[in-house]
Amino acid sequence: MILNNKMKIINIATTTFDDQKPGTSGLRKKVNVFQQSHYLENFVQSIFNVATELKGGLLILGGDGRYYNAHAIQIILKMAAANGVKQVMVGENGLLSTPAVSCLIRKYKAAGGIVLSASHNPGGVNGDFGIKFNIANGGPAPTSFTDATYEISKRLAEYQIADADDIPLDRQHSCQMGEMKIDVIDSVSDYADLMEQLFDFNKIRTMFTSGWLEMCFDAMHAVTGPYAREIFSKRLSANVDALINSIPLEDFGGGHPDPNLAHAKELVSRLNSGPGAPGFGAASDGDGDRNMIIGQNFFVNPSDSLAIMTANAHLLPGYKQGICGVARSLPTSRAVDKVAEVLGIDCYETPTGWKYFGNLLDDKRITLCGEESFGSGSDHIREKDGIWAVLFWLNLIAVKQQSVEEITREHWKKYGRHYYTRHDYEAIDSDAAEALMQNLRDQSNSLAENEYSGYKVLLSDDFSYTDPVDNSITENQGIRILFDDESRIVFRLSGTGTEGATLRVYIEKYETDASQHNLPVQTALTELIDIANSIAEIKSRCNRDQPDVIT
Ligand code: VG1
Ligand code: CO
Repeated sequence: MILNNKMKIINIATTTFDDQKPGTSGLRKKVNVFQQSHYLENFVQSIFNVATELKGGLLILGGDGRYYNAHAIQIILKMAAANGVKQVMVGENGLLSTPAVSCLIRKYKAAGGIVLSASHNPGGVNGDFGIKFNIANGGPAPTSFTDATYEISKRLAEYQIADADDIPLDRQHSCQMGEMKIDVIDSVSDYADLMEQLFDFNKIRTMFTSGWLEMCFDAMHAVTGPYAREIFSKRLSANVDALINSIPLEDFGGGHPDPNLAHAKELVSRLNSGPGAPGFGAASDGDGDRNMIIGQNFFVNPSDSLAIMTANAHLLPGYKQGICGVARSLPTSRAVDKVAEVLGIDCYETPTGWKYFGNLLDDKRITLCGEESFGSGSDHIREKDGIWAVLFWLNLIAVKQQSVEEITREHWKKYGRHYYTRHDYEAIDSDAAEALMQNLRDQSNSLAENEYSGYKVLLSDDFSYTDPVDNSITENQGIRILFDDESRIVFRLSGTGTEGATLRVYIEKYETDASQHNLPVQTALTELIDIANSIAEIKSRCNRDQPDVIT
């Protein structure tokens, strides 16, 4: 036992675990897995052992408010004190959105940040919990880091924790824990100030106060409620009924904090309620990094959203100098590629997960990036950013004086439309899922030239990515099949689920003829959906007739 400024530091013999390998975005498990003795501590100590820069440095700490958030914060504070962290800034009530953590790391030059969230996964006692670490650039830790924590977590002998009292988190204040300073800070203001630098708040405010546009934002009882109140209601004077589900709850009110048409039902019905309905709707996920944008009876596909942002960024104050390049994850539709071609800028294709955009942003190769999974962002931070995307659209609407639907249709007319869908088969048997992927991998090199219902395969492979900045190689990122009419099918397994495996099938078709831009998406893609099923033998191998979720 060591005495540090009258604080006892205790070394506790840990239990090692062999399942603490972070997935696409941090470590996610059922709450009861995290509740096992030493489980959280074993993982957190592994982070401290790898991120040695935290010793003597500043740590940003917060989460999405789900069940176990408050408990985990107290443990992490005590472990930070015992591991020699100099200062921790923690969000009031333990709340910080993922983009806010990224913003704070950069603004205060922190050594890193810990976000407690399982993002879009359900919460509550029987739900999921998660933890992710962000490095000094504000972005998710790279695979080299998460691989190192995983190795340590399997063989750690003990962890260090301070014998100290819990810190009140329900008000802003500063205090000491031994030699470590703790600041409980306003979760919102720094982030809101950054947003004000990027967008024309006066113009957006006038749009609201003149009554030209009403909005509805669904915070899904997750972390963005306080952010939305400060930004949309206070700073932008949006209509009084603009916010729904804006009180963060430990179980998200029993909902699934995933902003899509299936889970944000209340929002969708508000927007589709006929005359008097708001003209703009948006939702965000558990930790505030995703966004869904909708108009009246109109859904903006996230891949289209990235393309539209890229085509119009120069119209907004924060991006008026134009953008230097863009990136999208492999399964994201190629709508943004068409815009990049016209703008004459580079377009990078990366594996799934925000960590792959970090180097491209740091190296100033790209300004905007996005994923089909309702994620978009820019070089203002190193995470995807839900509220930022909403503000981007609001600012664009204020500049163009057009509806969400008009902006999107005009875009399709100019660049062509990428019909796009993702079919998820959730909680399927892991062995069956692995076998399905292996079967695709085995076939992938021999599919070229094959023809399916008139669609000829041009290229087929298992996607592998070489980072152009550090030359690191990431393999087996998904099977992609490209057809000669620019249609594409991508198959991959999710890295964020906590039950069995989830197969994601991504399907897209490019259509330049504007008279063909009005089909229901699933109808436009019927043939390709059938082709995907027959090549991968989904129904028989997964023993499912239908996908569980279609987005
Ligand atoms: C999913 C999405 C991916 C996203 C990741 C984290 O990963 O597909 O695009 O980056 O979630 O988002 P996967 O491996 O399940 O397909 V978040 O908002 O949940 O942190
Ligand atoms: Co998220």
